[in-house]
Parts: sequence; C-alpha cells; structure tokens
Amino acid sequence: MKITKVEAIPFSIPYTRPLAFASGEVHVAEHVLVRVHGEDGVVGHAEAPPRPFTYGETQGGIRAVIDTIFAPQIVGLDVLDREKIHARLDRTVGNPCAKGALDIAIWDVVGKVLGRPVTSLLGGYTDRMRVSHMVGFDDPDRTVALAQRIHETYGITTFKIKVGRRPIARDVAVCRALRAHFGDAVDLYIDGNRGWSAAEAARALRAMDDLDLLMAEELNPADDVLGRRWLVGRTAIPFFADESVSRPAEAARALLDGSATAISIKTARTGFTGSQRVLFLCEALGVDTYIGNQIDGQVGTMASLVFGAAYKGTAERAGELSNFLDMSDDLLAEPLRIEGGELRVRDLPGTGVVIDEDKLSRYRTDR
Ligand code: MUC
Ligand code: MG
Repeated sequence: MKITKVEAIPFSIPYTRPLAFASGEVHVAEHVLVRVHGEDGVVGHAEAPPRPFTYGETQGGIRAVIDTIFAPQIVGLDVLDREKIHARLDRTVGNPCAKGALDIAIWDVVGKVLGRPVTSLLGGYTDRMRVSHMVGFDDPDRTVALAQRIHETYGITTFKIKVGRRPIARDVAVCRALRAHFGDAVDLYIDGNRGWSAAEAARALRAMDDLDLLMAEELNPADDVLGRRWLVGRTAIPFFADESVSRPAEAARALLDGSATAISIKTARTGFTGSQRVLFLCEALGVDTYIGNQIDGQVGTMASLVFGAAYKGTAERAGELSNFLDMSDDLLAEPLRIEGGELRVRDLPGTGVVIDEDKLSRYRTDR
C-alpha cells in the first residue's frame, strides 16, 4: 500500500480554560491535522500540537515542513517500509511534532489496511488506561475546586500540578491545599517546566516532603548540567525528563548522565515508532515511564491512549489523557468519554480516529 498524498491542515479551536505553566500559556489550540492517504482511498489521521516555546515548532512551520520537505520524501513509499520512511524523515533534524504526527497517521493507515486496531499491532496489553489530569497555575482555592469537579465528574484520582513559580511558596501552597482536601484519596505529582533553579527545586521538594508526591518532572533546566545532576541525585522520588528528551537518544543520554531517573513518553513528539524505542530502552534499563500530555486535542489523546494501552509499562500508570476537557470543541465524530477515571480504546481498525468533517470545515484556517 503506497502513500499517495499527505495533507497538513491547520485548525484553531479556543480553550474555555487557558492552561498556564512555567514555560508558556495556551489559550487557543492552533494545531495541525495530518492526513496520510494510501492507495484505494485509505486515509490515516494524526494531530500535531506545536509547542513553540518548547520545541520551536509552530503551526505554520509544521505545515511548511510537511508540505515542502517531508511529503515529497515519503509519497510513493509503502506504508510498511517504516524504517525507510524514518531514515528519510531523520535526514532533517528537529521537527518532532511534524514527524510524530506523520508516523501516527502512517500507523493508522497500516491498521486500516490490515483491518486491526493499531493498539493490538503495537502490543495489545489492555483496552483502557487510567487518566491523570494536569492542572495549570492558579491559587489554592480555585485549584482545589477544579480538581474536585474533575474528580466528581470523571472519577479521576491522579493530578499533575504545574509548579515553577516564584516565590516557591505559591506552588507549595497549592500542593498542600490539594493534599489537605483529598487526603490519601488521590495521587499527586508536580511538573516545573524548567521554571526553578536546582536550589529552588531542592527547597520546594523539602517543603513538600510530607505531601507524598508520586514523582517530579523537569523542575529545573536540563542544560544546568551539574545543577540537574545534583538535584536528581538528592531527590527521593522518580525525577521525570519530559521536554528535555524529545528523541530516544536524548532519553538515553539523560538516564546515563544522571539528569533524570524516569521518562515521560509523548506520542505527539515521538510518534508510535519513536515512543516504542523510548519505552523499550526504559524497560531494558528498569526505568519508569508514563504517558504525558502535550496539551493534545482529542485526536492526539486517542493516539496517546492507543500507545499507552498497548504496553504493560505505560498502561500501569495513569496517563495524561484529559486536557482536551479544557477545549471548547474538538474534531472527533464521537467525542472521547472519561468514565470511572478511565478512557477506553476503540475496537476499530487503525487508531479509531474518525473525523467530524463539518467540524473540520468550521475550524480549519486554510480556507
Ligand atoms: C507538560 O507535561 O509539560 C506543557 C508544555 C508541553 O510541551 O507539554 C505541556 C505539559
Ligand atoms: Mg512536562
């Protein structure tokens, strides 16, 4: 089955609740829907969520690199020749979200051609994942009220709290209020998006020592080479690398040089093929992973779920699969539904993504 055409369709959907964190703020989902067409009219879909402040990709840049560089290199190749496809894409450095979306859309085509759900082609471990909800910067009372509503409405019992503000007491107060409100009924962990120095992060962790945090993520910049190693060495909980490991080789480097003890896997930036490589590396080294959220819409969340549910290592931890709840609308014909704190994969060939074409017409910005 040859690839006949690739489309990169920009769309824009506002958030009802903007998400603020140490490295940026999101008010509108300005994403790209990637469509890979195969012979016989088979079409695979994926969502590329650019994070300009994290990886430097933008909506316009993702479109341009796909239209002018990647599509001409892969049109005409067989969808099963994935090593060949990746060898061509990897001639160009960077562009993780553009490459990730192409990879996922190609897997979607493969699943449809074979008539099997991609989750079973990848690993087939389970059909569901527990969901972790990520909360952005706010004050303690509003954060507790939001988490309580999410807990009651969707049954979610794991929360990631964005930290990295100054003074550090602001974030400590939010975490403390959540623990006081929920007691041990929820799991809590923190993500600093590189906002603190190593010394500030160490102080913050000390101030939260009694809060039973599950793990910590990117509290200070990985480029503070010795500072990061010093911090990770004195942290008693898993220290996750996220945006500092956008490729399998970076994950290997981070683990070997002691600048992380665990790895967040985001299909938005490593697709399914790169995410497999990260996961298998971590499994071989005995290192924890979890499925992170690149502030994906529902199409991207479906991909995270399809991958996360496929493997024991990723399915056993709650995955960040709920931030589409902050969007005013989305593109899936049948919206995702979180029930009892879980999301289930769909028993459909491919990734299970079916696009609502009316919504796509409404939100696309190229016409
Ligand atoms: C996260 O885990 O950091 C914020 C920036 C990004 O790329 O992803 C989000 C969430
Ligand atoms: Mg993160």
